[in-house]
Amino acid sequence: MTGDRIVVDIVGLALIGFIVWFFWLVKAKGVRAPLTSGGYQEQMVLVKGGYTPDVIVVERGKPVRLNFVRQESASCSEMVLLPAFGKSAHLPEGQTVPIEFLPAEPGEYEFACQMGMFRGKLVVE
Ligand SMILES: [Cu+2]
Repeated sequence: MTGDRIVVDIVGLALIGFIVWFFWLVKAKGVRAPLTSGGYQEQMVLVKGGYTPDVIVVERGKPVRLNFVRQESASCSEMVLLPAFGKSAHLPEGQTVPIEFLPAEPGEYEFACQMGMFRGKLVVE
């Protein structure tokens, strides 16, 4: 009985730790887009009440592909704009829409919905 309780407590604490790590640390530092076999730095971005992840870290000089998946019907998020790279895309609900570009210069570049309410950041190193 007490043994079970300790296990439940440990699992609970581990879960809290994971949530803190995931939402706080990962969000603060951003997610590094992994290099795929096609030579792209590729990252899936969930569009639902915002962008997840909302900070994406890439290396300069290698092509990037962001795969936006919109899982909501709110009109706010139906477009995504990447003005620094002259890119924009319509995001039909439930479809994966890739946006490709080559980040040549290091820096921080915003992406946002057409109204600028949802915002994300691309960090080029
Ligand atoms: Cu919007």
